[in-house]
Amino acid sequence: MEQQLQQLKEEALKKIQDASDVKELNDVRVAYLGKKGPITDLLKGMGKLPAEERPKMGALVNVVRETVTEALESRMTLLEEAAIQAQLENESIDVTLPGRPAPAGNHHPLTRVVEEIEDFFISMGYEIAEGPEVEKDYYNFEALNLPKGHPARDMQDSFYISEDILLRTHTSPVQARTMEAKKGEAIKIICPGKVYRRDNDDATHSHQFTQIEGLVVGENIRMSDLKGTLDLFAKKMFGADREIRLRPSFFPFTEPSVEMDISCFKCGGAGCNVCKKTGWIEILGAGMVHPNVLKMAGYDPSVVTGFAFGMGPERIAMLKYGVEDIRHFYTNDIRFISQFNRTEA
Ligand code: 2U9
Repeated sequence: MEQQLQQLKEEALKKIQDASDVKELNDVRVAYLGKKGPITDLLKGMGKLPAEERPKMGALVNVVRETVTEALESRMTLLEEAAIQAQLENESIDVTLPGRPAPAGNHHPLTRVVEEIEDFFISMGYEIAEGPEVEKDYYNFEALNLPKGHPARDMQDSFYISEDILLRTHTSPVQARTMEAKKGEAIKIICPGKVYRRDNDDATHSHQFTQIEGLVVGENIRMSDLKGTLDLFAKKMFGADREIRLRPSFFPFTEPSVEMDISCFKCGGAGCNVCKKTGWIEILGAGMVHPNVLKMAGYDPSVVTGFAFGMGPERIAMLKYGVEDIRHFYTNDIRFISQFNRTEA
């Protein structure tokens, strides 16, 4: 048996030395040290030896097993390191290659216009108020002096979800909700957001568009405050040499109501295609908050007054950027959108 062991050890050590990769070495390990291996068989055969020989033989078997195990482990380490080295060599990265450019995104043109308008009003001390797009009939119409059956409701054909629930047709309900919540306190807010109208889309109308409305309520708020605010807004958005004019108009929620035009930024007033040869471009609507609206919101019109305005950022973006079709803002055509990328750094 001793001779058998010696031969076994020599055989195993040779195979370990000849193993050329981790898989081959593993096979050698299983073949010699595994459950079905010759060393295990020898241990099983120990029972047949005379009792006084067993301890010596057992010790011998253990020595062989340890010698083979050590040889396996040191060969395994060597082969693993060689494998890693080989991998490093054939996966070598040329660190001097230029990096892959990660295309930077850019803000949507509408987002840029909305943020520019928000920045202006924030600089004037306004807060930004938001509200639900799925709105109650009351806040979208009733609270704005548009009672049930009022013809103006048809003007803004709406997406009704139920008898009393609809997609808001303007952001005015946010102002109505704010007045209700402020319970008589002064207000100075702008309300940006998406609005929806049952309209057939065309170059200047979209069933979904954006609005920014503003509301200032407090003691001694006058039409002159409104005019001064709009004048500054026009100069900020369309150039310091802009003039504004206010034309009488009508909205159920403001009295008096006006529409604000700016002097044409393209021809300075001589007349061109942008201003349709009038020298003026309509930008927004505004007015003094109607007393009924103040009353319905719990404000006393003999104590406080207010002004409000409403504009469509799509219209402003179309004017600023010369966009001819409002639908470009929503079709996500990369050829359109990528024209508004920041100038390449
Ligand atoms: C409250 C009181 C008054 C908001 C106003 C306008 C005039 C207006 C249109 C401009 C183009 C909407 O985007 S548009 O289609 N809006 O002309 N909006 S005054 O007046 C309010 C709002 C809320 C409680």
